[in-house]
Amino acid sequence: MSDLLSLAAAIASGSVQVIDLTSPLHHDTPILGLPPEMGQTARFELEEISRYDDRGPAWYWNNFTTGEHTGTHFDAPNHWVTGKDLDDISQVPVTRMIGPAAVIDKTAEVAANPDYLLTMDDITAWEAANGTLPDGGWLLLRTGWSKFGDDPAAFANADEQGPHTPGLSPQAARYLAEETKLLGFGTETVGTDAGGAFGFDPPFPCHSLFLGNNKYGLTQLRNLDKLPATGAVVIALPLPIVNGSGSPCRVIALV
Ligand code: 23J
Ligand code: MN
Repeated sequence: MSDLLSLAAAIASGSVQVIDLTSPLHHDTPILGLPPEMGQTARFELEEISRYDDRGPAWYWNNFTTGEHTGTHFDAPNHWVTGKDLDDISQVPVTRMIGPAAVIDKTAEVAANPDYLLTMDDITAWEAANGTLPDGGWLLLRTGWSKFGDDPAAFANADEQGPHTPGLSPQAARYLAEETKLLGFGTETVGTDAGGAFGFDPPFPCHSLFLGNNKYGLTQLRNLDKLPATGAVVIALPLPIVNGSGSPCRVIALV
């Protein structure tokens, strides 16, 4: 049998599992809140067009509105000023939406400290245990944060200082973005950067360095606890919004 038909048979038999890493989209899907003087993204809203009624007797459908960066979404390089001349979301090659997953588990560290930042030592230790980060792969940071995904306040975890959520240290972001051939970086949180990243040097290092190096971001992932550290394949499919900076997307993993 061809590799492709073997894969289809393995999915049908369950010997290859398909894990949905996507958060559901609805009015209460968490969105990023920026300081009030800045532009704000829109939450997800459905507007009913008709529902088997006098507006359309046999059909149900909706209009929806939302920001490009709502829920589980894909950050295109042009989302950040460092990548402004690189691909918009419609230009990202479909071959660069699929790759092996490298999963780093920092659940325990984040339970003890929600501001936990992945360090260079964490990356070195992961590579010593699991091998080099895969060329053309997705690095996924497992933190357990998705357990707050149905509670926007707990998910944002903000106080007077701002949000407290985990992410990458600036040093780790620089290494991963500049020295590896990863496709991108995925998190369980509202954005790829840590909650405190506005105050880092550079500000928002994950956005700045990954997107400026033609790499991508994935956010609000779920079910990372169902993935092995290596060996899964991730497929992340944003909508081809012409000139768009990102898109909600369905993310699945083959395990
Ligand atoms: C705009 C400004 C800052 C951030 C973000 C967007 C995101 O997290 C995003 O969804 O790309 S941190
Ligand atoms: Mn985004």
